[in-house]
Amino acid sequence: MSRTAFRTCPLCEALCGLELTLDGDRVTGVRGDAADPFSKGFICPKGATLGSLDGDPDRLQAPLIGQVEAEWADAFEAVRRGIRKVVDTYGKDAVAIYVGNPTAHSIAGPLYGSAVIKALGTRNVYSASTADQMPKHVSSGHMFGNIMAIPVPDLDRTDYLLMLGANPLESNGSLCSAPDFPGRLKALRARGGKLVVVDPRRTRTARLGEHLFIRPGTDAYFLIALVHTLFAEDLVTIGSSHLDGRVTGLDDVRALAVEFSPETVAPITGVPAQTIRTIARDLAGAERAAVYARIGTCTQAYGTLASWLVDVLNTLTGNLDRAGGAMFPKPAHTPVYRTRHRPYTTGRWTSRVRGLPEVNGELPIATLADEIGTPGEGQIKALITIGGNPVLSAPNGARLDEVFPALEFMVSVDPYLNETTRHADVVLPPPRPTQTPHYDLALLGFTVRNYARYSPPSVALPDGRPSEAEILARLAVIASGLDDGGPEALDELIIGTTLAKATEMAGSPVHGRKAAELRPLLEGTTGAELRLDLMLRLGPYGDGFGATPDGLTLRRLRDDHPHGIDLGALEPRLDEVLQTVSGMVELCPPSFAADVDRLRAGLDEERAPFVLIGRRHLRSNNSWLHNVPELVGGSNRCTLQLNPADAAGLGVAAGELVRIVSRAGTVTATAEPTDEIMPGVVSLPHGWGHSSPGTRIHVATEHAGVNVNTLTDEQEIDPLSGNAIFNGVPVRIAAVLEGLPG
Ligand SMILES: Nc1nc2c(c(=O)[nH]1)N[C@H]1C(S)=C(S)[C@@H](COP(=O)(O)OP(=O)(O)OC[C@H]3O[C@@H](n4cnc5c(=O)[nH]c(N)nc54)[C@H](O)[C@@H]3O)O[C@H]1N2
Ligand SMILES: Nc1nc2c(c(=O)[nH]1)N[C@H]1C(S)=C(S)[C@@H](COP(=O)(O)OP(=O)(O)OC[C@H]3O[C@@H](n4cnc5c(=O)[nH]c(N)nc54)[C@H](O)[C@@H]3O)O[C@H]1N2
Ligand code: SF4
Ligand SMILES: [Mo]
Repeated sequence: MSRTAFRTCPLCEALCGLELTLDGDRVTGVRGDAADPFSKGFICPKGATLGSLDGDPDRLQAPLIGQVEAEWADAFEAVRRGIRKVVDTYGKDAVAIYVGNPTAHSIAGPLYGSAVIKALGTRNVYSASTADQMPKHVSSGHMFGNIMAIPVPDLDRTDYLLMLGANPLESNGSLCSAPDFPGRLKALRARGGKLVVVDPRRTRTARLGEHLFIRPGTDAYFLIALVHTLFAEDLVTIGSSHLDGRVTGLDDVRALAVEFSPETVAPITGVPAQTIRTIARDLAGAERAAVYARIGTCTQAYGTLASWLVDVLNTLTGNLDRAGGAMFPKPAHTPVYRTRHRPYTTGRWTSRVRGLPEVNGELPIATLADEIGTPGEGQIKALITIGGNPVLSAPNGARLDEVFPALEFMVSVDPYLNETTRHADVVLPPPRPTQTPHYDLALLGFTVRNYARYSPPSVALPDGRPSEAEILARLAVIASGLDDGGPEALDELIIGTTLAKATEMAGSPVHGRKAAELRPLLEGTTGAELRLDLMLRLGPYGDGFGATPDGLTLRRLRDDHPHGIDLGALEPRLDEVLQTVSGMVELCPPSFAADVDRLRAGLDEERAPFVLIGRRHLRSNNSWLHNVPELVGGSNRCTLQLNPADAAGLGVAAGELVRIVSRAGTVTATAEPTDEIMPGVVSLPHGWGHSSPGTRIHVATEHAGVNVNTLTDEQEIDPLSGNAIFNGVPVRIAAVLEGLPG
């Protein structure tokens, strides 16, 4: 007998509601959940094939020890021995941890990943953040004193959207959760608004609006010239806006931008000076405008400068924190009474080999191979990966593939035996998506409307099979070295501490009450549910343990709003998120101003004949959906896109092989000439290269492709954030002649 279950799609940041048809514990159909107030039935091909992913026969059903199926108890014991041995012999910094992208889409990752890190006490913490959005955190850390205060474009109300380095028609949006992003952009156009897309490729998103080619890695020049123009033409409106008196550093920014006129940056960016002026005027002239930039502007040489300048522009035009501009969402699970004003700092420690500064408690993924492969005091000897595939996703991931065998112990929490986890001594597979509860702790802070949704598991977990939350909680207990006290003790400790703090804080809904009196009021069948209930009840829409009797609790969210709850349009809330020491928006952080020297020096740098950029396809998701038959093939292929003029110059035709060579490595790929890409720019998608032996991903192996991160250079980073550079990588291209080895 078939039944229906509703849940949030866990695959990307769009957070679509899904309506599943289930036969027993098997998914037989997936549709968009029309009753979800946020996604309203929108779905993409990935969500629509969630059943195939969920039922993938290659998904690991039991833990592996040495690639052989084992009992859970034995697997945890093997991990305990492996980790303890390395800690006892070499100290706690010899254990490294890498946390990948899917952990940002789970309850388990945010709730228990940090507990594992804390329990390890290691300085060797790495994550996909330094291959992604770290520049934006650093920008917000300095400007707003709050790394999570990342404004999102108020998509549904803006009149003018300047978008850089993002392609939401393929990615479905990032650091801007907006189910049916395409529909929202079309609505912007339909209400007379304007969309300008700045991208070295004329993407599907670009075709929805006005498109501008830009040379990869030069966005900071383009953006600072916009700032220059706003000042030069007296278009800065802070003084007459709601931001008056709430911003410092205005004169410093003006001074920094003076030398970057549109004429100065036009040759390096490829954007004509007159176009830059027009955009500055349109941005300033629009009733409500927003600048939005994403991965193309983060994973480049000036990632932090570009990320910062985006919000400088939002501020200068008076669009920060106002309807139709760039706004701060108010998630249901984040209390608003905890504001602390303190300086934001990075570099509290540095990496051993390259001396790279710590950022937000992490070291750059770009230096993990150095730390594993370079002998000496403090060398990494053990690695824990949670939901990550750095062999394919990290800059020069090929080098990680080479150094992983040198580890004395490696454990991976991952459902697949893939390019990374094949190196693990123990693999701990989390359950299927349908067996997993869902609430987007990490992503609900970036929604274009305030919204919440909780999905209980759609399929019961078999007895003895731990949830991912339990797997991570056990790892935390193992890492702490305390063998007594299971995961429950960890949850109670965290709940007790949070409640105690909340009762002491003025402004909290439970101020003055007793933690011991509140604890029994929490409801939930697991530690994760109890902690989520706690967060929701202390949150801005919560019941405050009775203070607001009809407020949210986990039970109400689950039972009264099974399709999610719309908590309204975004509202101004700058003062709630600002945590700078000055209590103002810091428009010109000194370290950013100093990095402008590098920007200046870059004006005279010699340009490579070809630079490489990345590419996403609607049916991929980084490295790990290539094992779903419906999602591979057709246009989702690992080809090298290049401009037809460049192809002609190189003497290659469509379908022929080309060799791509960088400082880091060499790959051979099939050429796909297209005039959608700028001359001098070539593009290879990431996440491919599934030809390693010892993996268990049969479909992906048949569609192997090549690993673009053989070419990307781990020795080059954005210095302020430590972020990887995937765009603007200098490469040489040559035709592979028939009969000659590739
Ligand atoms: N289908 C699909 N969806 C995904 C993912 C996926 O792999 N596949 N991955 C998910 C993840 S982890 C993330 S972080 C998000 C990312 O979401 P987006 O940021 O929207 O990512 P992309 O689609 O790669 O779009 C980046 C765009 O930047 C352009 N670009 C490259 N270099 C430059 C440059 O120097 N300057 C400018 N202005 N543009 C540049 C590229 O041509 C590309 O069109 O997507 C998420 N969603
Ligand atoms: N050249 C280039 N490289 C890039 C990028 C680019 O644009 N260009 N993009 C970068 C970006 S934005 C990102 S976010 C990173 C991603 O970097 P990673 O997170 O390292 O890579 P993914 O391919 O997302 O790997 C996800 C892993 O999680 C596993 N997994 C899937 N579901 C679950 C689950 O429920 N629980 C657990 N524990 N594991 C699960 C998968 O099997 C896979 O092994 O890649 C980066 N790399
Ligand atoms: S857009 Fe993202 S959240 Fe929506 S169905 Fe597709 S993968 Fe899932
Ligand atoms: Mo990402």
